[in-house]
Amino acid sequence: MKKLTILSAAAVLTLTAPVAAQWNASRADSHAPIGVMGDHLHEAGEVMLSYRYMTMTMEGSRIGSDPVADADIVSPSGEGFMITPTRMPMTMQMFGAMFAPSDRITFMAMLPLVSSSMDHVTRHGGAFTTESSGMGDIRVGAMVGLADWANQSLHLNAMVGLPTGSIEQMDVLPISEGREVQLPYPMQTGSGTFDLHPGLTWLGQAGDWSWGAQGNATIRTGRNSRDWALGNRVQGSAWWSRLLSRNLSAGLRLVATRTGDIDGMDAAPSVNPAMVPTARTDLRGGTLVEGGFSVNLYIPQARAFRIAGELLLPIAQNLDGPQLETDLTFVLGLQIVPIQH
Ligand SMILES: [Cu+2]
Repeated sequence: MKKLTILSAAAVLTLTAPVAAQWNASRADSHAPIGVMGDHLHEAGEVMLSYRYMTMTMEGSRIGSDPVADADIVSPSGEGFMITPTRMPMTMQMFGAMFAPSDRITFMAMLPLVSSSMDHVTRHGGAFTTESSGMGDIRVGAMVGLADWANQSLHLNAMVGLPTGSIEQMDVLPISEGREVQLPYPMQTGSGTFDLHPGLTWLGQAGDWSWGAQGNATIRTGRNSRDWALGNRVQGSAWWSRLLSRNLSAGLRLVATRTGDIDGMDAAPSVNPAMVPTARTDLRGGTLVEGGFSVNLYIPQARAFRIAGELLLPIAQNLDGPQLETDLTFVLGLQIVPIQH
């Protein structure tokens, strides 16, 4: 018992070791790399507005962790599909607002606008591109402080995804005789389901360094009106940042994301699982591990203005494929606090 008391006293001392280190919210690195959502709480009465611009490029396919040539996917002696996607660039703009009624709770809302295009080749050497754009799924919810030590904190992320995005995006296919028809799952801008986004976030600062970790999940509740649901998702992320000067920090991040396959299926004839891998509900899942490089710039004099960028590169991916691999993701973000504490 005595031993335990000494041990826990030692643990408390270790956790609070840099005695002078009080959590400082006015540092460039007091916000996580910009690709992390829901990383920080605000002080009572504060309002923050944010804008993010994200681009993601996917090119070439994999089965498991092995690359597979487009020619093999459409070859009768290979994977046997008639069509395969070769490349998919995607951009997302995200508008966010945060409001803290107390030091403990920060409410948050995020509105995404999504735009995608997908290039394809066919078995007979044809090529075509489909496009879609529109509103994605709005997220609303709160972050709730659970604990804080001198230089560390833990909070709960409790967000809900609303089915505001479209699951009826259409475009012309070579086989559709000029008519617009239902596009496969990855070209839809929404999930069509109410989704739960629970998470836990841990933050710490010591000297010129800071760190954080976040675990989060996306849980679909039931199927959408077209009788399918995107796969559930779990994600773990950890980051380390260093202050380079008073208002500038640079960081590294490691992110692992596991996505499940689709439940149910779209009954539209154009979403034909024998034609193209993107119409196969069992070829949407996989695991992606990415490394991130980030920079945060903070200008406290200009209404706590922040500008930040993060570049994410894949380290490993294991996909239920053939499925397009992720090549590069870039996030640029602006944040401003018009109503300060
Ligand atoms: Cu904020």
